[in-house]
Amino acid sequence: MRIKVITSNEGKMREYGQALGVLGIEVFQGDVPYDEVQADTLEEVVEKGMEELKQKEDSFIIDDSGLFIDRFHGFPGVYSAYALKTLGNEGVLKLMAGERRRSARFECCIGCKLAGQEPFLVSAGCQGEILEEARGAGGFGFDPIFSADGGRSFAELGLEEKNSISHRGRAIAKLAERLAEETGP
Ligand code: ITT
Repeated sequence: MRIKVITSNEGKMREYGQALGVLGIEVFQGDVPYDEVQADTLEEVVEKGMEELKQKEDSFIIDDSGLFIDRFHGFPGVYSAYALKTLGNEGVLKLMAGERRRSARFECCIGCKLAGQEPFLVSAGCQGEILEEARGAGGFGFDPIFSADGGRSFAELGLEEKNSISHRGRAIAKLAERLAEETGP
C-alpha cells in the first residue's frame, strides 16, 4: 500500500515514513494547498480540511497537531504553528520562566481518506512537560522544549523512539489498525 501524506512539514513526513514503513506501508509527500481554518479543536481543523481535499484527491492523509500547555489553559493548542513562528521555543521558555507548573501535552489528529471509502479521523495525545531549557538537535518544532518524562527532550530521541511514545506515533498506530480493517488481509 502507498499513501499520500498532505503536509508541508518534513519532520512529520519522516515520522510517517518510519512508523508506517515498518508496517510495509509506503508514504509520499503531497503538496496540495488547503485552507487550515481556525477552529477550536484539532478535529474540527482536520474535518474541514478533509471536506476541501476530498473534492480534489481520492486517497490521502492529513495531520493537525498542537502543544497544549496547562499553565496557559491549553495555549498554544490550535494556534501552535502561529506561536512557533512568532514566539519560537525561546519565547515559550520565557513565558514559562519561574513557573513550577510545567505540565503540557502534545495532541495529534489524523484524517484519512481511502479511494471509494468514507473518511475517518484518529487522535492521540502524549502527556509531558515543558523543560527549563531547549535541548537536542533532532525532531522539529517544539521537540527541544518538551519531554514526556522530564528526562530527555523529544529532540534528543531518535525517530523510532519518539514514535514509540509520541502523540503522532500513537495516532499512527490507531491509523494502522484502521487501515488493516479497511483494506483487509
Ligand atoms: P502541515 O502542513 O502538516 O499543517 P504544520 O507544521 O503547519 O504542517 P501543524 O499545524 O499540525 O503543522 O503543527 C502546529 C505546530 O506544532 C507546528 O509549528 C509544528 O512544527 C508543531 N508540531 C506539530 N507536531 C509536533 C511534534 O511532533 N513535535 C514538535 N512540534 C510539533
